Amino acid sequence: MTSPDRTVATVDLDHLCSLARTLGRQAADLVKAGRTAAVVDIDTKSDPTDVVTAMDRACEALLRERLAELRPGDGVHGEEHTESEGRTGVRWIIDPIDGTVNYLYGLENYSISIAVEVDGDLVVGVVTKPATGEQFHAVRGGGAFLDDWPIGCSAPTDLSLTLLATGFGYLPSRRAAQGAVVGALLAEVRDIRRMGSAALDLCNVAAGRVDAYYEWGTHIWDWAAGAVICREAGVDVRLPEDDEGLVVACAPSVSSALNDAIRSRIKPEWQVPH
Ligand code: LIP
Repeated sequence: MTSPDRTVATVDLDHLCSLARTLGRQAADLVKAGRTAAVVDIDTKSDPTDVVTAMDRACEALLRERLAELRPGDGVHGEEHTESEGRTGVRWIIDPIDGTVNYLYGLENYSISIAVEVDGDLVVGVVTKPATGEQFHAVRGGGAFLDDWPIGCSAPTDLSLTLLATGFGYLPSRRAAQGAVVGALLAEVRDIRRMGSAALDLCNVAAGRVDAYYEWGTHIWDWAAGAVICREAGVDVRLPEDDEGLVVACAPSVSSALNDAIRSRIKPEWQVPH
């Protein structure tokens, strides 16, 4: 049953979420089963450390093929293949493997991130973690869930008690700037966690497993699904206007203090696409 605010015009958001959940699980099965063969065939992108595996490409191809079959006319924007323009107002935003370096090394913190935009608004987010089988999901107006359990963010009483997740880019120049910022923040927060997947970092904020996450240098496919899940979990989410801009997702109780501490240290020229 869809409540009025969960249907945008003629689009049933619950149906799109259910489809995204099914596709997320199919992609997770492919990625998890195929790791051994996939990681021997790798290329690099912006830097020798910015890897893409054959499985990144195969996973996105699977998702695109299923969407063409089940949602003909929808747009698709993914990390590894060119944009597919749509005509329905529905756009799927896909990161086939978020946390590719973790996947390459056999570390479990990687995910499949699937978001849905309707007429430019993010309305559905699904993040699936193949290594554990966990799946986070949310529909705008419907709350956030881990598997089928409702989740909500934390409420730290002070910035000094805030567990802060972040990530770093691939280019050395950007990493140097990011290291300076996180080094300064380390003295002001409880501790830092660098886990390697923006999508899972955002889901961890939504579930109260960390209190906040920030990063710049990521792309919409890294954070779109996690942003929907965070917002439905009560998180204060601030998204960039431009690609590779600053994302901050924080428990409301410390959000002003954290945003001030971060934004006062990041130079505008650091956030431009490399
Ligand atoms: C990753 C992001 C992560 C960032 C990594 C990398 P990818 O995405 O999810 O937050 O710190 O450098 O960009 O490249 O694995 O899809």
